[in-house]
Amino acid sequence: MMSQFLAKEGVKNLHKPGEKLVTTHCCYCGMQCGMHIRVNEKTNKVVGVEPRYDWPVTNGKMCPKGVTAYQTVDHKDRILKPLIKKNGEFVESTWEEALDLIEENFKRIQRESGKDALSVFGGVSMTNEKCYLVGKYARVGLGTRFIDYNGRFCMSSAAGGFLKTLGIDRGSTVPWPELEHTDCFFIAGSNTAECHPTSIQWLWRAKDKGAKLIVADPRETPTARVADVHLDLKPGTDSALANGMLHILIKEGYVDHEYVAKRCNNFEELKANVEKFTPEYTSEITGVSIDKIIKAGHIYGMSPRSVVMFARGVEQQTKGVDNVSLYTSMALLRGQIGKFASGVATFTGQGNGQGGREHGQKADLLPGYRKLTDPAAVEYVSKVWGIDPSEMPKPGVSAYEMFDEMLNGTIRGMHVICSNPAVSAPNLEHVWKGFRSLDFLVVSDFFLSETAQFADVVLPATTWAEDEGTTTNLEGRVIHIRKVTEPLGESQPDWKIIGMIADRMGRGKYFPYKEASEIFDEFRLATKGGKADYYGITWERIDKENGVFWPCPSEDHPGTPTMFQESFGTPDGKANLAVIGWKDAGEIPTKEFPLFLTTGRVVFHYLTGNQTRRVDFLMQQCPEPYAEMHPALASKYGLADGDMVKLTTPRSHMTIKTRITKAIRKDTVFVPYHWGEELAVNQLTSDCLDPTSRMPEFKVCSLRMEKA
Ligand SMILES: Nc1nc2c(c(=O)[nH]1)N[C@H]1C(S)=C(S)[C@@H](COP(=O)(O)OP(=O)(O)OC[C@H]3O[C@@H](n4cnc5c(=O)[nH]c(N)nc54)[C@H](O)[C@@H]3O)O[C@H]1N2
Ligand SMILES: Nc1nc2c(c(=O)[nH]1)N[C@H]1C(S)=C(S)[C@@H](COP(=O)(O)OP(=O)(O)OC[C@H]3O[C@@H](n4cnc5c(=O)[nH]c(N)nc54)[C@H](O)[C@@H]3O)O[C@H]1N2
Ligand code: SF4
Ligand SMILES: [Mo]
Repeated sequence: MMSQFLAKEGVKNLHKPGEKLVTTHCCYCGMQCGMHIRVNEKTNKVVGVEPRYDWPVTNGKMCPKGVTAYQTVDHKDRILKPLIKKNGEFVESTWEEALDLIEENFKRIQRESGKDALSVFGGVSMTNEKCYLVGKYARVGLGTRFIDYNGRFCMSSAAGGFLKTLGIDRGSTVPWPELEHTDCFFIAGSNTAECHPTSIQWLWRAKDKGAKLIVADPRETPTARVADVHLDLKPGTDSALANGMLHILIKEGYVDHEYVAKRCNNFEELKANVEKFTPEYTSEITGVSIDKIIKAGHIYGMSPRSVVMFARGVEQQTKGVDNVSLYTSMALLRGQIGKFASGVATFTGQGNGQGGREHGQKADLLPGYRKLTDPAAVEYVSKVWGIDPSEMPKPGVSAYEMFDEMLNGTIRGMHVICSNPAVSAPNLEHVWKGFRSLDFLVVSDFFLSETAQFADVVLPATTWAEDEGTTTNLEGRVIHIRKVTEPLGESQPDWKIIGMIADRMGRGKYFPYKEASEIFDEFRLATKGGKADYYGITWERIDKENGVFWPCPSEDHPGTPTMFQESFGTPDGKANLAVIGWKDAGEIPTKEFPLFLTTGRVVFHYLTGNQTRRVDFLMQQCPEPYAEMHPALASKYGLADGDMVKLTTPRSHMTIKTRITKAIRKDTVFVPYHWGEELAVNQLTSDCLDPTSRMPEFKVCSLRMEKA
């Protein structure tokens, strides 16, 4: 298999004479693995990949998606020219024609219904330069308050929890290479080995030195399989489990009282709150055995250097912010945050899931994590943008809630840039209706996605390999994405597309850029003084220093690999321990729908699959979705491996193959979500949102099933 071949140490030179290597990073997940892309010097075509052994975060390791990513650059399905829908069919057009049509319709809609009738739906598989510009495009180019992005489905609960407890949302408080020296990993709701595969090397290195591993997941993932304790909890019960852990830490004397007294608020309140979360009570709610709960509490409590890590399993819940706050409080009670090889981290999902969530694609945020509700922030950013503060639109609504605004007629036009919500949003029937109700939809993508099928105009964007810029990886390290080859066909980088439309809207003078580097310079200034301060970061420094960690307020500042060494980002500098009780998920099993449905990923596909479903090797490994269930559950329903099963939730139903495995709870069915239309599991998922982060509960809903 190609991936194993490439991962082998010693296989250093794959490129041949006549090929040049361009050093960059993978386009997919937040690991942002270092790689060299092989380019034929004569044709300037991308022909392959070579691992980058000297990238300190990933050391030449890559996963099956990363080693095949290059195949998407010159793929036969690339959109090469703008497409306009005529009589229900897409026809190729010139850029002039497409821009004329966009200008005409965008202006008409705003004339008839006001500026906010247009909206922008962004994404974070783009560079910081582009993500920043998408926010500016909505507010300055179109003048609308309706902008949100796919990170709402991904990182918003982690952001909410970290802001509440630590005052700053940087996904990891600790740089990855230090993890080799960690004594204990407490990992909740992360399928690390499949979703951040190249992180596993750090766990193995630490394990070789005796580190312990605790995994909380309803499924026995490849990571849970090698854990010292696998806490196989019921979906949606993390807040009880975390409170149970806090209870043990206090009862068994594992609290670092000096650290807590000096650096944390709310200890007495937390202590009173967790009193009732005895191992017995915790076991009753979570379904995890009392023994395992106690064992996990002791292992975590006794370890001198520990890291609490989590991902979407705990965040994509109506209690996502609560879960993040409670798990983070475990690390705080142990005095672990701000120290070497210890702390707390969320596995940021998308390639630029960190940078993309800081700079203004979110309905209520401006660059540098500034708040749109803060007059000083509005004034500062308005000055950078050259607009009057009174022109700055107010906060809009969250990603899923934009579909409500479409259906009630408030939003009439949308520009989707780098996302495929027709597959990735929950409760898809509602979302599809929303798209159908639009007057005018523009989609920028390089492959025709399920969302693009709804569009009036599709604009050909470039892939990551055809433009230069920066991303911020899951550690908070800002890194350099290099241009490998020229844009294919007539495709254009997103920032140029945005500039062209802004120009048509009469706002061209605010988007004067000739190079992505000019956007980066403006962006640095826009973040200056904000919580996510990039002002001191330059492309040159990134190359010289193997990336620079934000916050980095000046060019002579070393950057911040370890967060919160002296104080936290809250107004009083102290962390806020979480005092949060237990409540049920938004939807729980009933008589009619007696099982849990949970959804997520497999190693071979990425998100909505619009990229990875086009790579033959990946499709051969995993061609279609399936319903993963325990043999005991399957036999109760008379199902054998590979039988078709009808899955029904209170919203909709779908029929797919079963996959039978002992590696899952007996009351839970798991379905991966990388396919569209009738194969999209999001037809079934619930639209319950976390009250603070407005993140959908992709990880829990109730389910009925029958043999098809
Ligand atoms: N191969 C691959 N890698 C990816 C991606 C991809 O699509 N494919 N996407 C990237 C992105 S954007 C993201 S966000 C990350 C996601 O990375 P992860 O969050 O690791 O992936 P998921 O599969 O969504 O969910 C993780 C685990 O949560 C568990 N889980 C379900 N319900 C619960 C619960 O109630 N409590 C707990 N504790 N666990 C629960 C699931 O069984 C699953 O194993 O991956 C990134 N990496
Ligand atoms: N049921 C269920 N649903 C989920 C989740 C889950 O666990 N379960 N997870 C959620 C999570 S964590 C996430 S992150 C979302 C992801 O949801 P989406 O953002 O909808 O997923 P992607 O497949 O990344 O969509 C990105 C689209 O943009 C295109 N693209 C990639 N790079 C670029 C670029 O640079 N420019 C432009 N213009 N286009 C580009 C791709 O071809 C693709 O069509 O899904 C969410 N939905
Ligand atoms: S998908 Fe993630 S782990 Fe795999 S090669 Fe790309 S960045 Fe690395
Ligand atoms: Mo994500």
